[in-house]
Amino acid sequence: MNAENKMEDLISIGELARLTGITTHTLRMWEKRYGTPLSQRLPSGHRRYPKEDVPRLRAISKALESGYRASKVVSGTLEELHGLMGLKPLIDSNPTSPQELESSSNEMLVERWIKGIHEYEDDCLLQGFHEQWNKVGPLKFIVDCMVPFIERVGNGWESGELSISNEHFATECVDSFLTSKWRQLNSRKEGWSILMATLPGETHNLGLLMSSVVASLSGGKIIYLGLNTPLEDIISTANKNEPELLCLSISLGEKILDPEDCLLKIRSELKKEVTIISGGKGTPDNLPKINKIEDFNTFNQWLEKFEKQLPVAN
Ligand code: B12
Repeated sequence: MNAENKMEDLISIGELARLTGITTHTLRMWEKRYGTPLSQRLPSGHRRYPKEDVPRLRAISKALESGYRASKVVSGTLEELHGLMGLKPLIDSNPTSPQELESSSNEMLVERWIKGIHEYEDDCLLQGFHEQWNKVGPLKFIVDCMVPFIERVGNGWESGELSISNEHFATECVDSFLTSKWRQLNSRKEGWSILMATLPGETHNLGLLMSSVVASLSGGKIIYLGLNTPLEDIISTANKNEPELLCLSISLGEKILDPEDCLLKIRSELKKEVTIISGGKGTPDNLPKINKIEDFNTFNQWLEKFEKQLPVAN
């Protein structure tokens, strides 16, 4: 939500439900799961939404009536939803398909952010992240914008276009943005838990931060250990806190221990009830009882299924 929304432009959850035909329970659940529609809280704790959310939510309501799944449409923009429903996108003035339009506009966005890195414009970069997050929702932000951006930074560094200080500057901006977002999504959660960690010697934490954002869209409460955690501590924290899920992110960067040995040791010392997921290009293939997941759409779908089969808390 735009911080500059004036009070008279905000409406209550009841009014939003009335105007869109979506129940208040569903609106709250979507906010928790998908981060959208994002409410602003009054000091009393009541939710307020910008009036401008109404057309998009009406389009979502129509898409659901037509048989689309919530996970596919809730984060969509108004233009995408219109495209999906066979209506001409409002801003489409040339014959390119909506998918082509979207990917070329994402590329332009990434190049704008790269310019922000060249010029060390952190305000502009963070503002750009916020705007895009609010526009497309957390999952699409990660999959369509943040992953290509990080890859582009890596390529820029490799080709010599970006200096090491450019890369560090970009990493710090991404780190602080993603940290604030997953913590916000994760607040006031109770129930089942997810332990997020990296192996000893890991110096890359952006994969873990992105997976924390996606994991925060589920009902699971995150325990975040971050970079370079000794194996014994990952194991003892898991055994003490009994999370339902342990998620690891293993980058291509050099490690002090072999990732395969680490994963096998962790697996052998955790209770079988703890499911282990590992992502990142450094994750070895085909290890017994270790689920390797490479992309965040798959991770999100996997979490939806995983959550459904958990025993319901009393
Ligand atoms: C940002 C970055 C850095 C930052 C990291 C800061 C930070 N806090 O993370 C800094 C500047 C510190 C850095 C340092 C170094 N880096 Co670096 N870095 C990168 C860069 C650009 C992104 C890395 C990253 O975050 N990857 C993580 C994610 C985004 O990528 P991924 O592993 O492919 O994972 C994908 C999925 O699997 C999924 N995923 C990831 N985790 C998880 C977890 C779960 C649960 C799930 C479901 C999914 C998932 O997300 C990704 C999306 O597609 C990469 C280039 C690149 N394209 O990856 C180089 C890269 C990883 N770095 C590299 C190198 C060489 C280094 C240095 C050694 C450089 C140096 N000479 O000092 C040092 C490392 C020092 C050390 N001791 O390890 C190399 C590694 C090559 C190799 N095989 O060894 C790379 C590949 C660059 C290159 N092309 O050469 N780096």
